[in-house]
Amino acid sequence: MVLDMKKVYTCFCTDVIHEGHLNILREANKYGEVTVGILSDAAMIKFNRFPTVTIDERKKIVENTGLASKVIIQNEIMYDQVIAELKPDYVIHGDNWCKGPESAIRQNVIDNLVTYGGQLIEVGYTYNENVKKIDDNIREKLAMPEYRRKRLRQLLKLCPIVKTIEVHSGLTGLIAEKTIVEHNGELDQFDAMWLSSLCDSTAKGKPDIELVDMSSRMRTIDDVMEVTTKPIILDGDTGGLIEHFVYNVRTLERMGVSAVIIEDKTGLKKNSLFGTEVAQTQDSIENFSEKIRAGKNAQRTEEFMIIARIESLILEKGQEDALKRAFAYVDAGADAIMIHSRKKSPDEIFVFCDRFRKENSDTPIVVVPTSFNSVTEAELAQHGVNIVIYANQLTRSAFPAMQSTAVEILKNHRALEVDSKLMPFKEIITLIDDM
Ligand code: SPV
Ligand code: MG
Repeated sequence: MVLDMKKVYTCFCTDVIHEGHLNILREANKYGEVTVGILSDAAMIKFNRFPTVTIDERKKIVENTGLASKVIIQNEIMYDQVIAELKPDYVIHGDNWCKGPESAIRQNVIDNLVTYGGQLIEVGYTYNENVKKIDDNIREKLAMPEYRRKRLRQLLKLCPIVKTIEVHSGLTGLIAEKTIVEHNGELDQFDAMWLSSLCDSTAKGKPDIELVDMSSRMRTIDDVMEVTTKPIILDGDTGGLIEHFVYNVRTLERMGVSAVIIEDKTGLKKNSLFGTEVAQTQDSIENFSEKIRAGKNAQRTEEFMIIARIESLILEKGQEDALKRAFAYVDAGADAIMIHSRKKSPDEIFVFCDRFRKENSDTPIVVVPTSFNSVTEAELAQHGVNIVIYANQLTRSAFPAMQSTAVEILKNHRALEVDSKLMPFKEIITLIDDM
């Protein structure tokens, strides 16, 4: 190294090196000795897409360009640590981060550089037909069953808690897929999607009693899959008859669904949020364990997950019953357990999780904080919860908004009065990407 050579830093989170990246690297080399940071998987998934190759491969493709003196891993989205350690004279980046949530990263870099006189260099972002095609190919790959199916297990290793949002259509799928938020200097997005029986039924104007049959549910899954890449957890209700469940497991696997959650109820299932206000029957431990075993025997990949949902707290059968069932279902092969509650406070969920975790440190725990909604993801993670599902909030926000629009139009005999509350029609016609 020439002693007075300037230090240049740039960070990549790409799976493929294309002409745009080469352009940045060549430009960077004009300013001095180039260190390239590869953004860790855990950081990348907070605002970007899921990587299709391992971090070692991502590192290697940059090393193979011969345009980096050093390739390191950058563990955080924000540059504070890496800039403090490297003190680069220049940070170089494509100018595509000037708009949208990524502009928070840009601001963070500027704030760090200004403390010692470092400089930011922005290179025109290359976005031609070729680059678009590469981007589209990666997206399409991520949507393929063999990539999507295993994603939930990958996320369980990467995330402190897998944040999952309800979807029931292509449109809600797009919201789950594309919503990225910048808040308090952090970027975040949802990790996975929950295909709720309540919301899938509600969208069809039907009650949540397993009336919307599996063929229809699969149609919804397909609509969501068409426009998304994130993993899907299906609310499988009771799983139905064991003889039917085994067929459905194979179909879901083949489609690329990552997990099905089945609940230990039998007969005419009603939504759990009714609790004991309606008659509901819990399945026997033996029968439900048999269903889990049969499902696990039927599946053909290592990746698909069957998650056992315990209804004991909903049906006021107590902690002992819930825990006994949890351990029995894990013994029967359940890949994770979901514990549900309709109490306002998360206390009974915490008690369950703490007691379960004392004896079982690694089977993932799933919770659905609809009624105990004051609980934070961090608190849940502290009690050993691995997946949080926001199970119905998109549906519950859309319904009052649509109803109030209908009321306003009826009252005014025109649509002018509601217009300011609506998405501009220019936006709705460009909301959906062209192929
Ligand atoms: C659903 O979303 O359909 C669920 C969760 O099963 S709950 O509505 O809370 O039962
Ligand atoms: Mg349900």
